[in-house]
Amino acid sequence: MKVLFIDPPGRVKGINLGFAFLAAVLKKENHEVKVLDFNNRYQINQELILKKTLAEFKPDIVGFTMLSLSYYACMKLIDKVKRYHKCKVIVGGAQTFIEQEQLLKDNRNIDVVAIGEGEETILELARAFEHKMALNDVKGIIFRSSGRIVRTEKRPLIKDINSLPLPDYEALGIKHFNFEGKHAYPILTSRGCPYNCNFCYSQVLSNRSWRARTPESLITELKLAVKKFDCELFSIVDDNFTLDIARAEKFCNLLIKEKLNLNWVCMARADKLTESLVQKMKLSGCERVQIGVESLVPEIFNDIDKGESLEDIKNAVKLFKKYKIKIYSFFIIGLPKDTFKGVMDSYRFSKEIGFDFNSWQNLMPLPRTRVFDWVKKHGKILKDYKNQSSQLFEVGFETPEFTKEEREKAFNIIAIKEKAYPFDPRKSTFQNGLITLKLILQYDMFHLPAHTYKLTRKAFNIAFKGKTQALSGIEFVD
Ligand code: B12
Ligand code: SF4
Repeated sequence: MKVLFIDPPGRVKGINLGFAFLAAVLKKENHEVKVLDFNNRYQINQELILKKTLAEFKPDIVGFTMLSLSYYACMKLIDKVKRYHKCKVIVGGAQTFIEQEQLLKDNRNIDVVAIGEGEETILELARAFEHKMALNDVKGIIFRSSGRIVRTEKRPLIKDINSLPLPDYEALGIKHFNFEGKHAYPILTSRGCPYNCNFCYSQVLSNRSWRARTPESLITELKLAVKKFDCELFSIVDDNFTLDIARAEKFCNLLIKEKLNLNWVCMARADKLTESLVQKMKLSGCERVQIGVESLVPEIFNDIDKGESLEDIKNAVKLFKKYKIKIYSFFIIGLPKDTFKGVMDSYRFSKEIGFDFNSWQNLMPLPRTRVFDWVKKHGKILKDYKNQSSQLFEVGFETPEFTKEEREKAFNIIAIKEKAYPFDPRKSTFQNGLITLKLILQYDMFHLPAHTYKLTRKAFNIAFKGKTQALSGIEFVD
């Protein structure tokens, strides 16, 4: 079977790892796979490329990843695919857990909705379509049969993720991961997370389970990444890399033993750290760790139910600083009970703790999370959740104690002070520049020379390297 995967354009650039795993299992069974990455390659003429690919590749199956924020873009592309080409359209990805049957009701061009991990599902679907078999035995799908919508048995999570082939990034058309050493090779060392943070969607995907790959298989993948993609830096994209400290430490030991000489970055929980692990991380090339803090206001922090304390976070920062590993943080603006004052206090405290960089994002309440139910009850929704953004100066909801205007102001002040200039891909570079300049004059005039320097460098990158490379750092084959 010929399978074409399409990643719809979204607001945040990055590699679709899911497709790399799906491509690997399909290719292992001799199916042909192609991927159209419209998320990272948004400046190309997508309509033209789509038509050309459908006409030349003639896929039997076209598969889409649908995240909440790529819902509308995905729906449009599905209609185009069916307009230009006769094939089966399958939709997978995080948003299917929310939509379920509704997707089939809303769009007659969708043939199958695949809920959950897709490696086994896509193989079984490809076999079923190839041999014109009924789909009833394929777990984890919803499809139409004789005018009725049929739902099959739930697809269980894959027990042993080590049984999967290594992800195939060549199928995604990627040439280099080391564009000026900036873009990291993404590696998934485990799946899922057992914690219960009130804003997080991971529980929906993994049912609070955690499954890990062996350190040995990770080393095999990284050796190949060096050979195939010249990679110099890798990024662990797990929800919870450090849950099993012994495994994490063994991985670091192997990196040292095998002399891979790669730098790496990861996300980690502050409570799951030991001095011995942090030391090994440094010795094995870890240069930066990102931890989720969300808020430094105790009342708000405790409500998240992170399963760790503010003390854990402060201790983790000290430990990483001791071993000269850069420490980045993630903060959320607008969690339950938050106020403008709360955010600005949290920002001030973050400076005292001494993170090397802070990333601040607006809360995006997603259905099936506790914050979504809280917002529905206590707040006023201003924007369809599928159309919101954590990054731009746009706000999806407000509460009586924290208005839309205050939320925008808090976001803008922090974005400018942190020099994390918001970039709206829907606007031109010139328009983005003007907005940023206005915000600098409004909120951080004192540091105008430093802003001018940073912005000039950014503009230079965009002008000379093209938007895609400047923003995502990914280089493609063609
Ligand atoms: C890496 C990552 C990214 C990358 C790549 C995203 C991508 N397209 O995969 C980038 C940086 C682009 C990204 C961006 C964002 N992300 Co993100 N991201 C992740 C992260 C950490 C890992 C994803 C991953 O690689 N998983 C491992 C692979 C193997 O799983 P997978 O991608 O889900 O694919 C499997 C199945 O879903 C299924 N599948 C997927 N597609 C298809 C298609 C077919 C046909 C089939 C059959 C099956 C199938 O099979 C795959 C293999 O098992 C997840 C967290 C998580 N636990 O998943 C968040 C996550 C997916 N991101 C999330 C969010 C909210 C965002 C942002 C909105 C963040 C922001 N600050 O704005 C943006 C929006 C992206 C956009 N398009 O605009 C949410 C999604 C929630 C939702 N309901 O949509 C998650 C779940 C985080 C969370 N805990 O809340 N993200
Ligand atoms: S620890 Fe991270 S991945 Fe796990 S539930 Fe909390 S935010 Fe989600």
